[in-house]
Amino acid sequence: MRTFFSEDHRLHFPQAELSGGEFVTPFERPSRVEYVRNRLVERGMGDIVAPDPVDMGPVRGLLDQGYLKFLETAWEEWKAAGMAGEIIAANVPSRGMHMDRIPEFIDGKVGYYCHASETAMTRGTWTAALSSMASAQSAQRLVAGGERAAFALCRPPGHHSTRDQYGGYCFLNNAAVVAQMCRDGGAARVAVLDIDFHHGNGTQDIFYERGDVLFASLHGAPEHSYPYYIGYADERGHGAGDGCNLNYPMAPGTGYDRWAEALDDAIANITAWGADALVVSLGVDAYKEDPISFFKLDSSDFTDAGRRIGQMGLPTVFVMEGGYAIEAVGINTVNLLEGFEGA
Ligand code: SP5
Ligand code: ZN
Repeated sequence: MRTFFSEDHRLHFPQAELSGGEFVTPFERPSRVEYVRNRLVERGMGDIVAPDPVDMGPVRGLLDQGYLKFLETAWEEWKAAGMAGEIIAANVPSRGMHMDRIPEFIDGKVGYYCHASETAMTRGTWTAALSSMASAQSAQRLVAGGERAAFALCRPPGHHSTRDQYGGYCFLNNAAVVAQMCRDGGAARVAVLDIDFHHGNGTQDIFYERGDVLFASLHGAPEHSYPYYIGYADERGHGAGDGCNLNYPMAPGTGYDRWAEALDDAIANITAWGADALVVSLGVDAYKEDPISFFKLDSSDFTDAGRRIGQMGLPTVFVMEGGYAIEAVGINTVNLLEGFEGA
């Protein structure tokens, strides 16, 4: 399987993440994807190539114009306002306030366009986010051209970002744009299977009222885990999208037996629905030693999960999301891809 990967991910490396009331070195750090790349080479997974330049057409078509402009100019505005540090949202609109009036001052704009203040932005964040999107788009084009599958080694990740909000280490929703590009390329029905430990709130939100993209997510129950306020099983989609959103929240301590049951159910639903193409939001933070998650998957479980996904027989674009147990991120990601190829 071919991998698309851009070195420009390194331009996004904030010093600070707000975690437990302290500023810590962000869990979402550059070395994560370096470990994945090294493991791909070690296992002879296939060539690793730089993506073509990002195509903003599909990005503008799906996401909010004001949000994209904000991401592009936020750093300059932040610095021009005399802010000394990295961009961190300190004020967000909340119950009883206006949710739809956009402040002019950058500090207010940051809060308007952010849903989780753990995530900082820096000078290179926008360039890195675009390079991540470029990898996702190149992988999509390869599969649209007839390849069975391709892997976008994206960083920063994307599945928590909505049409107009960043957070959860995500700025641009790579998987959602890939799904839309599959639709535009002729796939009548596209499924997004999100196996990252965290609920893919951004992807759910973008497609919630659409009947042409099915979203299925396996994740830590929102009662106990970020993003907390979304990801319940009774969120099934709305309007034309009724029934096209499938959430599988699971309790702390969930192991592979239960997780694989949820995976099989998601796969059965995607198959029954008649998907023509599959996008996998590939996070490996369900791993037992992940520092911010609470599932108990072993490295070998990722191989088995890949095999089950491969047995669907669909054209598949893999898009990297989370996973923070640094060295194991490489092992678990490549295990899943190997399982897929061996299916
Ligand atoms: C893409 C992705 O996986 N995003 C995850 C965002 C998680 N945000 C909340 C992180 C909370 C970290 N606090 C951990 C304390 C560990 N002792
Ligand atoms: Zn995650």
